[in-house]
Amino acid sequence: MRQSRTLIPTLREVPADAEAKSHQLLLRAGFIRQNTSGVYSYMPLANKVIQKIQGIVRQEMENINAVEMMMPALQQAETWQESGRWYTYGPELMRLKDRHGREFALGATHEEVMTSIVRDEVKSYKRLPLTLYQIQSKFRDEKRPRFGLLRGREFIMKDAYSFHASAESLDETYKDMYQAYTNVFTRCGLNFRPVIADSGAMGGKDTHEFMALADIGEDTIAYSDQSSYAANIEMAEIAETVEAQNAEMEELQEVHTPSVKTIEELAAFLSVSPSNCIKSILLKADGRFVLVLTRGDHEVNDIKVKNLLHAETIEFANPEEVAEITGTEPGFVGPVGLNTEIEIYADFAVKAMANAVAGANKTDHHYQNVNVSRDADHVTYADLRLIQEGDPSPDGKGTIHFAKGIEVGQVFKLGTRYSEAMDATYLDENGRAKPMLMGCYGIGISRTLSAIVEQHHDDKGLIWPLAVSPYDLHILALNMKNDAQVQLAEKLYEDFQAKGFDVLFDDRAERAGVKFADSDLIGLPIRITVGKRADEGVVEVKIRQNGESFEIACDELFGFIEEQVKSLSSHS
Ligand code: 9G3
Repeated sequence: MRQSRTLIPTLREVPADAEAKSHQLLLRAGFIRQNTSGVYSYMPLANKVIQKIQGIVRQEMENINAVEMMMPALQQAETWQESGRWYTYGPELMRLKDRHGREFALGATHEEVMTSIVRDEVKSYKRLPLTLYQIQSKFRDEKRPRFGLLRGREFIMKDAYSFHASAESLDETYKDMYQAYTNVFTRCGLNFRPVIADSGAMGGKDTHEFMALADIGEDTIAYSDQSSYAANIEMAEIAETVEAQNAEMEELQEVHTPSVKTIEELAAFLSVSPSNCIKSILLKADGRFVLVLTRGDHEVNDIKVKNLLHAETIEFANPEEVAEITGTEPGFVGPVGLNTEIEIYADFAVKAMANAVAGANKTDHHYQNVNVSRDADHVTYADLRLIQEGDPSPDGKGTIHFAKGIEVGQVFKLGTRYSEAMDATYLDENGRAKPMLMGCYGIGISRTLSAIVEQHHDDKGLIWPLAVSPYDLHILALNMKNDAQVQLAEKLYEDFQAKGFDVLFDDRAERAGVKFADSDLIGLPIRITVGKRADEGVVEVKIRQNGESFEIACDELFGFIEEQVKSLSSHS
């Protein structure tokens, strides 16, 4: 491609509202342009990267007999009403009406559509297992779109769905997908970790997320420093067994604590440690209020509460709901003397607390010497807290550390969550109708592009791994008025294209400095500069990744480039 004919609107300055490095660089290097909040255009260079990533995904899907198709983004409400999700999803699901007033959703995901297709077309166990996938735009009305393509309202996903007549068959496909994802992210040049993840509303059993390590990542990974254990912080179990304390129970005592609301303030005010205070959080799970207790120095893990209650949605109660249920405001809520039959769930660590401090369900008042086993009823104990750095690893090996990650892929075992809700059955060998077992598997294609940029850049710009680079080579002619340079550059451009290379030729009438700066910014892996020594038949080759540059005679150039490509392909 001639640079004078394409569209690569590079910018000198960093766009003000772009916080993430990848967002800044993709804007500056002319890869993306924002249309509106969370909605982007993929300019020609980003489009080439998207095509490369999709090419890798298609190869890996082909290898495990997943078949590509294309489902509609326009999904009739009836399909989502059958699964029930029409009613459980809120404003994140983008809905619209057609000219007849019929309701639709813009595809946020395709479990319903996929299940309705397979339900109609597959009847016998002989047709299973079946794995179908598509690559297309998804729509989710994120409350806070940010970081460019990392959290958009329209994004590109590869989503696959598998159908099975047995758990063993589902397990086999799950493992195939897990390996295929490992191959995809490795070939894309990503530093990633598969982590145990929350099955959440997907109602599945096994679930893994593939996390690209990056400080900008919104997910926190808890990983062991001495084993391969890694989990999304929301799912990391707590390993320690809690020994119940046998301290003497003292008399419950109400204490005036004017405007003392946070655990830190409370601990300071009463000169106790946060670990001797009880944190009481009112949560709403599928509309049902529950009080969750954790030790003062721990954090409640709302996803664990959601899974314990098999809820589809979970959220913190708002101050009005807290006042209505407990008679006081957040900060003075506690498990003692709650005036309603509200269920109380306590993290295991609370069991070992004796004579603790807790809210008195009375504004500006707390209780001292709270012993939950004596002073509260309807209490269920469970693992409900967030794991912390320094906790022992749940697999018993090593200590937990945290890292931030960008979720670029996820694999789920769905079981029969959708096939039962939508009556997608097959006839088994005895002619009996059974609901199909399902799995679903997603890769965030556009998110992967941003994750690659987060991990591959320097202060001059992007550094594309060869396998996903918009072009393999960047040929620069420094002075388009110099015949020797133009003729040599044109010849190299033709020759390398003839040999199957993807070449971007900077034939613009721009100063050398501009061409070099743009070339470093765009970040193609290998640059061939045709400059002053063109009449000697010598060009400069520069490797973007390590900055090495070489003066090479044209008759050795092809062999040299071949070597460079080989070494870039091997270790990237
Ligand atoms: C929605 C909206 C947002 C959503 C979903 C549904 C996430 C939703 C989970 C998944 C699970 C898998 C197939 C590919 C792999 C991931 N956000 N999820 O179901 F209506 Cl608005 O998408 N789907």
